[in-house]
Amino acid sequence: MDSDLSLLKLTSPHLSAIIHKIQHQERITPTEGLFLFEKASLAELGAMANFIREKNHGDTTYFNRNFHIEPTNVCVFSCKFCSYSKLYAHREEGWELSVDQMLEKVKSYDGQPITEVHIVGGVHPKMDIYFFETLIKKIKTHRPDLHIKGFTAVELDYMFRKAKLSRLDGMTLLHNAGLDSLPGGGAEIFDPEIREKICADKVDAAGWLDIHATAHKIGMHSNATMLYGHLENYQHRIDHMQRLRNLQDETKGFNTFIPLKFRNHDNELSHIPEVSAIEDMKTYAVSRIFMDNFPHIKAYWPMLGREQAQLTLAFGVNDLDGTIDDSTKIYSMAGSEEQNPSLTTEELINLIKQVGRNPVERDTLYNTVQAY
Ligand code: V47
Ligand code: SF4
Repeated sequence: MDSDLSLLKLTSPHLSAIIHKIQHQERITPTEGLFLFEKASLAELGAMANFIREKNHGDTTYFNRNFHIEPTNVCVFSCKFCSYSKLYAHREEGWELSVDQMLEKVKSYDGQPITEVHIVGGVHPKMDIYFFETLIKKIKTHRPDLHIKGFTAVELDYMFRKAKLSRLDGMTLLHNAGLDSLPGGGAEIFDPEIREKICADKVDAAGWLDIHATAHKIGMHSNATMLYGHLENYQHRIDHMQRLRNLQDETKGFNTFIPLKFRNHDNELSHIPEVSAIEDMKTYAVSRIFMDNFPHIKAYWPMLGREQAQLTLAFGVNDLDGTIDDSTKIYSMAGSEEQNPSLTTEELINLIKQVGRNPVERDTLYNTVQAY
């Protein structure tokens, strides 16, 4: 595919200043980002986002071979959008895996060419930093080549505070044990008023950003997410992206930005209708245009479903995450189309090829493992 924005400049004069910036790889301002959300059509956004996507990555669409471990869904927090967690008082309704049970899960992938394990779950008051240090060390001893991407800033903030460790000391302890990078969860929406309404009690924006900055400082990479489609407006989305863009200017430690669509099944925000596919595509496209210093934009297919994930590849997305087995419950419990999110590598490759893109298996840090 090849795209050129000259024609768009003629047909969309109201966008000509922004198109000029995109053509010259210049950054757009928050006001321009807001203007795109409010005034640009879906076709215009798609053309601009796709231009950037193809300039940076051509048709390459990354995926990786990973699996998830969710140690527990017991959580001291009670985010209103969460369909997954159980309070400690009701822990018998949830699950709590021991180190050995999680190690058994790792062992069940022995001999398979998996490059990453993604560990994320609820914030359990009894699973402390030393519990996870032991887990990480055991995984690394068993399989040193496996990249461990684990723990949201929310989980880490709690672990560090409970152990009375500074963020730097806590992060260093886990990194030395074998934690390689951080996933992007827990960011939600940084705006304090919205955050207060949807997840009042967990780490705030400054804390989330500082934990990622600390990881970057000791050479770890991380991802960033944005939960959209609940109480926030476009201004809040732009503010969220702006804060991430600023930190990335300083540290260059983020790999990927992942917009996450709010799903409304069985949680305290169930009265809020889910946003449309059009809104999803707009959000991916504006993300690609606004986040000029983020190398990759990822669509998490278990949340969107397979067909919508394919569609995102025309709206700035160049990564579809991984082949994930059916233990990923955070979305299936929130109402995702994908009740047992699992794709074979062959299926994922076919999804990408069906929409005219080139599948490339990557490792967590976007080194090519194999092109198909
Ligand atoms: O922080 C929770 C979100 C996140 C709902 O870094 C919900 O590679 C929608 O961050 N509707 C955790 N979203 C998952 C996550 C993630 C996923 C895949 C890849 C990576 C990565 C990170 O899930 C939470 C929250 O924002 N979430 N409940 C819900 N009802
Ligand atoms: Fe706990 Fe995470 Fe659910 Fe919030 S989103 S209640 S921190 S499991």
